[in-house]
Amino acid sequence: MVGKVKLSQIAGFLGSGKTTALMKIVDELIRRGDKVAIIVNDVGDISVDAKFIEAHGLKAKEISGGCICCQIAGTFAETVAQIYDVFKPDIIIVEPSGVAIPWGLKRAAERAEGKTDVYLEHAPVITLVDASRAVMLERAVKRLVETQIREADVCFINKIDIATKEEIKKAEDLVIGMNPHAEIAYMSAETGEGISYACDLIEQKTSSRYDDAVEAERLKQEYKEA
Ligand SMILES: Nc1nc2c(ncn2[C@@H]2O[C@H](COP(=O)(O)OP(=O)(O)O)[C@@H](O)[C@H]2O)c(=O)[nH]1
Ligand SMILES: [Mg+2]
Repeated sequence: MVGKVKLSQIAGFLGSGKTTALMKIVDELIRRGDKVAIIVNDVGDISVDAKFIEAHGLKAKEISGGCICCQIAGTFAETVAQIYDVFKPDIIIVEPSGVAIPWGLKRAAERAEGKTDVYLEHAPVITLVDASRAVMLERAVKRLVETQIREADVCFINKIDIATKEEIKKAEDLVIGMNPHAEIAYMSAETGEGISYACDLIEQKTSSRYDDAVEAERLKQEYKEA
């Protein structure tokens, strides 16, 4: 029997608040009764008070209420397949590195389907935009930030607790300019504002699967712009 798992990715540049948001999101999802696994690809990025367990060469640790955090061992697809086989989570939340491309992560994750009996469903791609650094980031790493924003289903303007109204407005303009289709939402991963909405999205909404034709079009578009 082919089971199903939902894969949720929290994209965003380094320092945008991914880890902070992810931990709050996971807490809330567990409170809601979901069985959640986490994949982070920065070693030592998450500090959860839990005992390491080793299963199938996978480094995983378990925290209260059925959450598993693991550091990538082997290919991403293998990791997803192993996590599915061992823990059968409802939701796998991924914090990709700050330079990962959402579409590429979908493709990599779907390869897990060839490794075990699982069907991958994507939650909306959430991209965090650090309101207090949006303009600076746009200048410094435009292509990368643009890709993460363009491939997002929902962009959360994060750090609204410290950003000025002007900074938030500038971050909104940045998002709209790069991806007029993205929904814009607001978050303070620090205070917890917006976390509940992020959880609703992850539980209830989906995002398209990786598609070669779309990818070809995307690359064509990117080269045209370059
Ligand atoms: N004031 C404030 N700080 C935040 C917020 N979210 C994250 N931070 C801080 O921003 C820094 C980077 O956050 P982190 O979650 O590690 O970002 P990551 O690199 O995207 O995983 C840390 O010092 C966080 O405490 C927020 O909503 N408000
Ligand atoms: Mg992080």
